[in-house]
Amino acid sequence: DDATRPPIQLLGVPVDVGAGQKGASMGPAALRMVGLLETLEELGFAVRDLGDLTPKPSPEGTDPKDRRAQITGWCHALAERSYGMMRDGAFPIFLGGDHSLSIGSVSGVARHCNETGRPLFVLWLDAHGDFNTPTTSPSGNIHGMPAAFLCGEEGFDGIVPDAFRAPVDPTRVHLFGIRSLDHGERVLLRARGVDVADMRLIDEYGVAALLRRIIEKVQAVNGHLHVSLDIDFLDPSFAPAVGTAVPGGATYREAHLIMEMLHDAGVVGSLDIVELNPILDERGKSAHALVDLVASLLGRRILDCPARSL
Ligand code: Z70
Ligand code: MN
Ligand code: MN
Ligand code: MN
Repeated sequence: DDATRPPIQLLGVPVDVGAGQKGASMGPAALRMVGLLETLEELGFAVRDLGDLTPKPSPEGTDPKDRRAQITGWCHALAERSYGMMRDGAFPIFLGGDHSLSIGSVSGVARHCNETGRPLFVLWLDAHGDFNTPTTSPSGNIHGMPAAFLCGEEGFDGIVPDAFRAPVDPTRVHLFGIRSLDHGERVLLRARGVDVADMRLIDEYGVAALLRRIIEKVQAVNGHLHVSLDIDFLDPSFAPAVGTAVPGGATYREAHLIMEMLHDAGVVGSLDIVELNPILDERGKSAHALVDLVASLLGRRILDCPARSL
């Protein structure tokens, strides 16, 4: 098993202009500081830290007040890097940064999946739908839009290079943990057939039953699952380092169970960790929680044997 494990590549993406508040740009440093790399090495992985990405400058210079232009700079650079990491045969972990970075990270993964003929699925662990478009967005914040971009919605021309525009089938995008949606998002999600496990559904059926259906769908076609983990998926009591806390989030244990089930299923091939805002953290609590979740996703377990059935 160990011999077939891909090497892990970490890439910091210190972008925060996609969010309403600054601070997520310090996320990569905080995740490194609480020992992400060392934790993964202890699990037996070869880990390479590629450092932090720098955005691609535009020929005419980028207006610092033009948030769309800033995000375009990041996403152009990131789509190319993400694609390169996949071509290296690595398991990439993108350290955010706000959630707008997934426009770039998933575009690179999607291009690689298209070339290798592997169906791409996305598991979007988040309090929010992130399914606004520039037209529907009430805030204009781009971190509220990346899932819509990935599903091929309009209004994002040029945000990644044309060669990287590879929309994901909306029926292969699974939003999970959702408890805050804008009106326009609700309408679009329904129209496109995106699978949404909201908190109501999670409370009624539990995370295990809902996740198992997603895992089986991916396994049935030998798909690649990209996990995009927004820290606000977790309840703010476990992860306070978020700009706008949305109560009623996943518990520490629910989140770990998800990661452990994903690990045992062997379907995950790439990961975003986004929206950690370290200046709002409490003694590194949120950063530590994220590192522990990544460890579970990559094989840390309580007992030294695989899960058993009843
Ligand atoms: C709202 C918007 C959002 C955080 C994503 C919120 C978006 N739907 N907020 N992540 N923290 O502005 O589009
Ligand atoms: Mn969110
Ligand atoms: Mn998000
Ligand atoms: Mn585990």
